[in-house]
Amino acid sequence: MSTDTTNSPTEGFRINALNGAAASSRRTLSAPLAAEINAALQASPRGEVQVRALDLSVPLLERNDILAERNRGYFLGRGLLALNLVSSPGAGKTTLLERTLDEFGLEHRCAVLVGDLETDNDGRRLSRPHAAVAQITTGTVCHLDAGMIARAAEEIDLAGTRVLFIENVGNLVCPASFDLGEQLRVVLLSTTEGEDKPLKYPPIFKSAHLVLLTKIDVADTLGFDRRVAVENIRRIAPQAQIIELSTRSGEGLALWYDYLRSHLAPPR
Ligand SMILES: Nc1nc2c(ncn2[C@@H]2O[C@H](COP(=O)(O)OP(=O)(O)OP(=O)(O)O)[C@@H](O)[C@H]2O)c(=O)[nH]1
Ligand SMILES: [Mg+2]
Repeated sequence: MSTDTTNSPTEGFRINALNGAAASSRRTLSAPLAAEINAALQASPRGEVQVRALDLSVPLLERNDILAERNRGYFLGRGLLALNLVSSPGAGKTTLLERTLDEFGLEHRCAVLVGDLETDNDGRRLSRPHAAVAQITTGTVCHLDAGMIARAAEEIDLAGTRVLFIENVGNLVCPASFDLGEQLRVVLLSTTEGEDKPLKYPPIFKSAHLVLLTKIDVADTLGFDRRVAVENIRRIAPQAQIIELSTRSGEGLALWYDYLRSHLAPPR
């Protein structure tokens, strides 16, 4: 690539505003990238720089973080508690949300944004007259990002809503890197997965505010050691609160609802 030295590489580049809703802002390049380009330009007598490889993860994640902060401000401004539910596929996110909408959701208005690669199965399962739901299909993308959340949140009526649940794509790896603008990150670990998952997939657990140990009703049948699982979670995520529950038997659900109540924002 040929670069004109009269154009300072640190001057900035444009980031498209969220949904084109606001004027686009200028952002400077991140310091390591700008320094690298400057050094390459200075080393080149004719101001020509060869770019062989560009690590796109830096600006992409930076862009996501900007959008996530905007989402967070939007949610806080509306008095909404936003939770990002993350787990491996099938840990019980939708089942928990179905029952939460049917019980807690009658006390406080809730809404759900649910992400999957394909199908609107979960969106249909969660559909209730008293709760707005939007399904996000990501195609090949293995996680939700802040832009998807901003667009989906615009699709639903959030009037009077106190809690926004975001069910992420079932995946214990990719969602860890993508802040959605939530206030609380909830990681589900089910008894069917084994006690060792916090040790094997630490990033997602390290970022959790709450870990739900789910399907506790089948723990004994599976030979799942609850004490070891809790120890492993505490080792990786000492900051996280832990609730053991079963959506099927109802065990622990009162603690989950109390947790939600204790984090509600004052109504606007
Ligand atoms: N025994 C038992 N099974 C449960 C419980 N919660 C969910 N399941 C079962 O686990 C399976 C997967 O549940 P889902 O709620 O669809 O899981 P999910 O995390 O939403 O799955 P993805 O959206 O595909 O990632 C279903 O067959 C549920 O019936 C529970 O508390 N106990
Ligand atoms: Mg689901």
